[in-house]
Amino acid sequence: MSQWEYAPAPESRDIANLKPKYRPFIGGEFVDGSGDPSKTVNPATEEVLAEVGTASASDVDTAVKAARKAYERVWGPMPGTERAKYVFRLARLIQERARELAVLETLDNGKPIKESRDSDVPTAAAHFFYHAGWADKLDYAGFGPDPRPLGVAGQVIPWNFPLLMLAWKVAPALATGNTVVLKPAETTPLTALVFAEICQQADLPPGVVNIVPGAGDIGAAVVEHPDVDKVAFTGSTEVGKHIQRTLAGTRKRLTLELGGKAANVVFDDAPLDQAVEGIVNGIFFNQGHVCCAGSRLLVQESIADELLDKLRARVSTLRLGDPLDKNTDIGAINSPEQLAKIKELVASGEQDGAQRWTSSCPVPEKGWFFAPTVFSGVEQSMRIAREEIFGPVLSVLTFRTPDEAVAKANNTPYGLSAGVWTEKGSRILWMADRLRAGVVWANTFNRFDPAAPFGGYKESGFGREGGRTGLEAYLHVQG
Ligand code: TAP
Repeated sequence: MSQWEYAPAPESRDIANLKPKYRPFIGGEFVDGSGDPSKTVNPATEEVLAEVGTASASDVDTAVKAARKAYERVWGPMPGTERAKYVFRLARLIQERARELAVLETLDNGKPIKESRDSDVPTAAAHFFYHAGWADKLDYAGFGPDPRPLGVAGQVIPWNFPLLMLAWKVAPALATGNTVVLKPAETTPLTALVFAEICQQADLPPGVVNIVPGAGDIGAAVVEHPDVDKVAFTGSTEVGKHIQRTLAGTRKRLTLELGGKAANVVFDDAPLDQAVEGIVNGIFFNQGHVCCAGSRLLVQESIADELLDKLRARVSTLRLGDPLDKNTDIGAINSPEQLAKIKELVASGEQDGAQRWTSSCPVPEKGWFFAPTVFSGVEQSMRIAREEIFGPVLSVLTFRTPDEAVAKANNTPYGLSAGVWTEKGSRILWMADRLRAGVVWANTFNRFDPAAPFGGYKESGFGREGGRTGLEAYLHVQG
């Protein structure tokens, strides 16, 4: 297929205001952490972006103490009408610094600037706006009169949506009167540390938000700290299971947002061109580093060849490369470890006999990239149909009847999301009733709204984030 030529349109990296060194944020101050400093790297160029001071277990203890003090003396007793003003201010400041945050996110994570600019940062601000609105209305949220906060929330987030995952965690915690100790992912700490600056700018009382950069052991120190009342974790199912085992028998409340292997189901009456756009968005958005990615395409057998032809033609037009270029569709893979994991699973798909098609788009020599790939002829027993690849790789399976579609869609240990493409409203409802997934999108995919609760079934975790339901995870409610 002929492709438009695009002149380079790079966003300026100066907008990110990169500093040579970033430090943990504890008790309202940036402090020298006593962990070993790490370096955060631009995955698109492999250059070091900045040094990051990390926290040690004793810094985590200091952060939890600061959060406890702020909870008891200031934030917990503060009327909701006052808390709302702070949360609103955080939202406004994220908006004001949106370009800086977007460029910084793209540099640190590798995602295309058009995604960090148009999706991650505005949605993060939207979460703060939405929750600011709840802070003074909790008595009327249906949780009984005067629902109380839990206390100190320990929160651990992954690298795929660094600022957005922070917003999903911090906004509801603050709106409900809890204080926070948050550990960002080791490879993407920068926007969380700029958010710490925003907390200072908003005059947020010291200790209400604490950010402790570090690796998995610091996440474990946050989760296991005896004075943490609530743990919120987003990440892999493996680590989620470990955390659940560790917290079993303690008084701590827990929510887990884990992995996924979502089915995107296309029936023969679906508008195919629209479905192709949804399939592309479902698996190639954010390089496929999306827990709810539509990584398993289930297509009705009678239209499989036609749909696959259209899909390959469309995927051939995706532009891969410099994430700061405004025309880039697919950016860099966040780390060499993640790239190795993608390659290993793709090799297993080939060995198992699935047919691989990979876009012939140019791939930069420097940096960690993987060209968009579609596997057809995939069987349910293959690893590429069962395991989360967390990369730009789609596995295509076919079905003949709606019952078979449901059976195949649900044949996974996960249950985070699903998509249904059909022109029949009754079939959408029939499918939504049967799909064991926290979110079912109809004739669209990857739509997020702070008012809509998000979360999983089965090994995708439990608890909901967003909406009125998401508030409950941060409150003592009357049963
Ligand atoms: P993980 O390895 O699970 O890491 C997630 C976070 O936990 C990171 O901050 C990590 O620190 C930390 N961590 C590692 N070991 C820990 C431990 N023993 N105790 C406490 N914290 C620990 O996942 P990942 O590879 O970064 O992220 C990808 C996974 O997250 C995928 O499986 C994806 O599906 C899932 N995910 C799910 C969702 C939702 S909403 N369900 C959203 C995004 C991602 P380090 O950074 O140092 O490793």
